Amino acid sequence: VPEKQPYRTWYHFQPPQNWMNDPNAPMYYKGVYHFFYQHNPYAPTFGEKMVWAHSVSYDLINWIHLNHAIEPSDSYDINSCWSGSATILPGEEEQPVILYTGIDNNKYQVQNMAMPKDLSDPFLREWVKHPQNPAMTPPSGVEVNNFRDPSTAWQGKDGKWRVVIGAQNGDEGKTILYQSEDFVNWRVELNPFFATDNTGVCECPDFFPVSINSTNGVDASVQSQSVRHVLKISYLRRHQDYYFLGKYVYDEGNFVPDVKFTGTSSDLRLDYGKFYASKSFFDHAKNRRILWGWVNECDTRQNDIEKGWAGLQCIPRQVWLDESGKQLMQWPIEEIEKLRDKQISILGEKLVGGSIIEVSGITASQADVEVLFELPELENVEWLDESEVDPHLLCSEEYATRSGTIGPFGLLALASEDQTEHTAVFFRIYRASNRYICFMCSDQSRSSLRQDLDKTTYGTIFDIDPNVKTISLRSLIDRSIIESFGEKGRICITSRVYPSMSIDKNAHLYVFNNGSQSVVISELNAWSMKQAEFGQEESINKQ
Ligand code: DQQ
Repeated sequence: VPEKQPYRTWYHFQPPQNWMNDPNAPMYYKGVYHFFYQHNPYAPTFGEKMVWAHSVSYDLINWIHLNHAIEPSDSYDINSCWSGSATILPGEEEQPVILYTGIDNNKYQVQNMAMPKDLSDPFLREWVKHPQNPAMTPPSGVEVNNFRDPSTAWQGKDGKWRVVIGAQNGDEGKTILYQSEDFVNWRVELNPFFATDNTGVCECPDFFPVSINSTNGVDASVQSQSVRHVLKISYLRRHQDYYFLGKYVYDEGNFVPDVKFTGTSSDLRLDYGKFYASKSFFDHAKNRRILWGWVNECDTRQNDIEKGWAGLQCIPRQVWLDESGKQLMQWPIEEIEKLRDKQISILGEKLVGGSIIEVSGITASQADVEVLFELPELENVEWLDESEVDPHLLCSEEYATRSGTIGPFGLLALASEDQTEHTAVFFRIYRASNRYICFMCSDQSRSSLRQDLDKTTYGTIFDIDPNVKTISLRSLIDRSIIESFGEKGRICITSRVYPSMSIDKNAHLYVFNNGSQSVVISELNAWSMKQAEFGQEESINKQ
């Protein structure tokens, strides 16, 4: 009997029904994690009256869905409540404030404020809008319909608050800095905080410090010798999240990236797959910075309507600065391991060229897999002139089935028993001028026999140290999503797939090697994943 909802996830966040996009205002307040999201409560498609839906959790895994926190109601947001962020104001009693974008009665984009009605309600169920809204209206040099997505605010040494807003002027994308002494009256700074030519609008800017010598996170306002700054921008034209490491020049009120945006595959991205409008927050309960990201469907609009829902969130990821200082690292939050159930392990097994082995005994449709591969000597590997290669194109060239010297090797996830359906997540090693590079790819081209899907393949290349003889891969598989983490979180690739056969008990998991040289599975651990709890508050109270 075919399942009615084979693509609904077991442990990835999704609303009970209808459309979800951006994560909004994630925060931790008095022992509770809050998560808001862009939601169309009326249909599984993006809507004309977007609201802020609200869910709460004690562990970021099991969630209680509450009533909507912010809905269109006034002239300054009557046509939608779009994305924004939370800032927790210090004081005798800390107080969260949300800044969000309203689409006003003229269809202008303006920034508004909302506060919890009752700070003693542990779930902060009700939110009230500030009487002085709108707090910011489009300044000169900014298009009135491209001025949105306030970041979390931070406080400077002078005690003033600062926030950045995404914007556009012609082809230029920018983030605009505002300052305030009281968090109510905001003044625009004339010079942009950061701008890029030929990119179009900057959406959902996220600006935060990262520690130089620690994986711990820090609060948005921290400025010291021991941090660097990250500016993340979601470029609408590409539908991709880029980030810049750089210097926050406090006195000038701007951000200077170490490396400029090039528009090529050398720009830094949080995830090379389906992933957009991400937002992070500082979790002071565990001293870490956590990142959420919206993972959209790759199915048709008509199918979204038939399923009755669209949109997922990634598993929240801890993010920190790599030791090299040159990139961020990301790893699924440790709480997800609570859902690990039955475990299967493989130790020290050789995968000769052209071989494939099944990881059997777990529920392959909902699994967490970690594998460490031991590499052969790299000397004889093929040459790749990476200056001429677009990893994205490379990946699309029937890659998983091609045979190389070292690789492709990796996982076949959500595979049918005969493997006609599968998503290959794999590595292949090349030699480039004076270095070795690894190509990581998530190949959806054979993920389903269904024809009406977007099966774009995703890939990227990164340097590897020839003295390190292993490479690791972790994939979180959850019915229609595969989130993969290469090299302990150095590279992330998220994909959406809709198998027609590899559903539920008919899904299989394999490890494969299509390279001519053997690789060794030094260690593989795979777990069936339990279902997370997603409940409406009323039903949970009744239990
Ligand atoms: N989604 C929101 C906007 C934002 C865009 C509207 C990014 O505020 O710019 O739902 O996905």
